Amino acid sequence: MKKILLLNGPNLNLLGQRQPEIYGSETLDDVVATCTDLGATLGFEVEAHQSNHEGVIVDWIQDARGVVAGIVINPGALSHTSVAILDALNAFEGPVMEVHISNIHKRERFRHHSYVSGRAEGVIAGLGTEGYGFALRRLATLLA
Ligand code: CA2
Repeated sequence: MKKILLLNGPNLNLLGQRQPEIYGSETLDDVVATCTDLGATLGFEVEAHQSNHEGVIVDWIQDARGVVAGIVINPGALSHTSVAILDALNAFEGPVMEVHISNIHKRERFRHHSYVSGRAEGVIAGLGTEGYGFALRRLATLLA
């Protein structure tokens, strides 16, 4: 069974615990459970990780090379700062979908640019945690 990597960056472990007006009430565990079930329906194994540390995320992306079919990533605040994550994604051969729970374009100016967007096949922002499911479905289409 093909594998999809679901990566979440800094502070996304706090989903459902703080700022529900921005990020909703679902926890990260809820998101992972929904994506795991949807992945199985679509014929994919979903491997999910979250880290608050840039280098750890870079390591997971590097380890995905040759093993993982596609990546869904919400890099969190690292979207706006991390050339290292962009470089790691550029070294990964499969399709990448970028997800933001909030609409980053409706927020502070510094959130409007994401280094990852220039690498991603698609970018989903502002659809809440539902965006992860849409990203997964799009990857399934791209990998069919
Ligand atoms: O909208 C998104 O998904 C973001 O990637 C979330 C990041 C933010 O820095 C990006 O600009 C947009 C922040 C994640 C923080 O997540 C929290 C969740 C609940 C409570 C506190 C933080």
